[in-house]
Amino acid sequence: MSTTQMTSKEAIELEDKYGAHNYHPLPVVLHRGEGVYVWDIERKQYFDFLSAYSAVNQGHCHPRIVRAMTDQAQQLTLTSRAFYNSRLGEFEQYITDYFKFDKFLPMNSGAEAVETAVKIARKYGYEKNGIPEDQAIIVVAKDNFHGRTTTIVSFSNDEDARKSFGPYTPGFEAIDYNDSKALEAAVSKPNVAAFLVEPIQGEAGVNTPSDDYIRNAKAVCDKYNVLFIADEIQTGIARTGALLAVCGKCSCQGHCERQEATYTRPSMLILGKALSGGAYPISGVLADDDIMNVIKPGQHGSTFGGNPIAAAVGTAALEVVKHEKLAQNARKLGDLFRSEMSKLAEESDLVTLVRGRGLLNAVIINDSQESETAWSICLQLKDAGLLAKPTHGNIIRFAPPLVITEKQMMQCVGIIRDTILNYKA
Ligand code: IF1
Repeated sequence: MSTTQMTSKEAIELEDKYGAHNYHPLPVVLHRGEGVYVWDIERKQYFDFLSAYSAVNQGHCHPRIVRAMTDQAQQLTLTSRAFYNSRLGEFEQYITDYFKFDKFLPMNSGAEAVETAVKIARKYGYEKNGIPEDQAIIVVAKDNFHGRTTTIVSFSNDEDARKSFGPYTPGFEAIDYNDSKALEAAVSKPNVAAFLVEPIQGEAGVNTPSDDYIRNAKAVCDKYNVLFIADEIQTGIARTGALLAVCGKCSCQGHCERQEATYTRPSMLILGKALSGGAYPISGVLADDDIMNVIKPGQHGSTFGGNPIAAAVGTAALEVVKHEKLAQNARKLGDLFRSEMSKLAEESDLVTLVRGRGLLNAVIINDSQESETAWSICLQLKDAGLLAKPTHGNIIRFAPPLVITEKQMMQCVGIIRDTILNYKA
């Protein structure tokens, strides 16, 4: 294991001096990770309750995933798509069978995968649905978060994410989230190609819609022949207690063999984050042939998209989810977490409520969005050995790796309870 002579203070000073200031991290410098634990340079241990925004669902440095990465890295790392490579085809076969779609288009970051879905939706609208060129509209939900490219922030209503990054890309209409009537009013207009939505809005503060929202949204899209695109970059891959958040309360707990009544199959499924196993960036779009085949050679791609390491890591990342039954564990321990936090809300004036699904949860703090209270609580949680970060001034997201045990969860509940009940502003 690599060591470092630096102190955390020195590491922070280096980042401050030589790095762009595009983040305001919690003042902790992580040096090692294993499962649900991370350690800082001074070897203080923490529970990780952010999981790199749900990219580390399988736990830090999962041995199976790291081995897949290091084995492949010693054989062939990158060819570009100018040539075939021996890993991509088998990975594409694996992931399309895993999620029951005809094809997969591999990319690297979540935003790239969202951009890919936007391009496919527009092209499908022009070539299959007769929308006049350059007239396609994609409907999105207010308070969305789909990434940070200039096109994606063009349809954000978060001023921090979009201000001063214009001129903005046209062709998007934002409607209220969790409002099926607003959706029908929007998609019934001419030239609408698709509806792009997060089944649960993560950054908005784990905004969970009504149980029937996603199903109704798909039905409305079908009625007007509009593509339904699910952005499961944060909610997917077992995070919400099912393989996908669009599985709803499906009891299959993964792989949708039974396509249970509560499963809402999207026209396009966007994945990222935990497809990487927290090790190596991989994202992409799943769709059936009639949609995916609008993309012809030379019309879309990226240098690293579909590289052999990504294929090896993506396969291992999905195998771990299935073999370790992470969706089941997320459902069970998510229920336990919300039950314990609801008890805490009864005892403490500081906690208003807890909301979420599986192990994607948020605790709403009894203060304004502009307050520093959630940040201050996270600093005290850090000192107590648990790392979490606010999504807004009054909302703390709690999202541990899905490998967490019941014993570890109860230890963390204890840390959160003690910190909240003894909180000093
Ligand atoms: C940051 C937020 C979370 C996502 C959904 C696409 C993307 C994301 C639903 C883009 C990425 C990350 C980005 C990261 C912090 C984190 C985040 F706070 F920004 F909003 F999770 F909520 N769709 N979310 O959540 O994927 O290009 O980042 O791989 O930018 O600070 P990406």
